[in-house]
Amino acid sequence: MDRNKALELVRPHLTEHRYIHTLGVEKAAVELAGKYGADIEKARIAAILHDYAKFRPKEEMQAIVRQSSLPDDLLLYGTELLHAPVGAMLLEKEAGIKDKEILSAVSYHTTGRDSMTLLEKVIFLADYIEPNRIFPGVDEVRELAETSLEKASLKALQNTILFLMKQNQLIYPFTILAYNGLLREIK
Ligand code: DGI
Ligand code: FE
Ligand code: FE
Ligand code: FE
Repeated sequence: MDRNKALELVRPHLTEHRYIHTLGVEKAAVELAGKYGADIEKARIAAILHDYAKFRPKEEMQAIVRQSSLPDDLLLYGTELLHAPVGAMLLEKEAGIKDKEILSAVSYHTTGRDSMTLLEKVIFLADYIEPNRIFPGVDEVRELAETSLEKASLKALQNTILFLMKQNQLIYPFTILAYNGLLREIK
C-alpha cells in the first residue's frame, strides 16, 4: 500500500480534525522511525491507518469484538479503546491489509502492550506527540522522544494512567502491562 492509497482509504472515515491529526501522526512516526531505526514506510502507512475505526458506531465495534477473535474483556473498559483493535481487524477484513506489523501497530496504538515491537512503540508515541496535540505534559514527552523511544513512551503511559485514574476511569490491563514492560526495558 502506498501513501496516496492509504490516505484515500481513511479519508472518508475521518472528520477534518481527525484527518489533520492523522497527517500529524504520519509526520511524527516518520521522524521517530528514522531516528530509532524502524521501517519508515511501514511507520508511515501504520500512522495513516491508525484511527481508521475511530468513528465507527460503538454498537458496531462491540459486535465486531463479540464476533471476532478479539478478547471479549475489551468490552468491559468503555468504548474509547475499541477503535484500535477493531480498526486493525477491519483493515484486514475490509481493506485487505495483510502486513502483520502494521496491523499490530494499529491494534495496540491506544493501550500498548507488554514487550512492544519497535513499530508499535513508534506509532504509540507518534499518536501522543504529533504536532497538533496540545495537552498538558506533551512537551515533556516530545523532549524525551529526542533521546529515548522507551522513556518517552513510558512518560506518555504514565500521563495517560494518571489522567484515567483522576477521572475514575477503568484501566485496561494492557495499559498497565505496557507501563511495566517499558519500565523493565529502561531499568
Ligand atoms: O484516537 P486518539 O484520540 O488519537 O488517541 P488514542 O487512540 O490514544 O485514544 C485515547 C483515548 O483512549 C483517551 O480517551 C483515553 C483512552 N484510553 C487509553 N488507555 C485507556 C483508555 N481508556 C480506558 N478506559 N482505559 C485505558 O487503559
Ligand atoms: Fe486512536
Ligand atoms: Fe471475541
Ligand atoms: Fe490517533
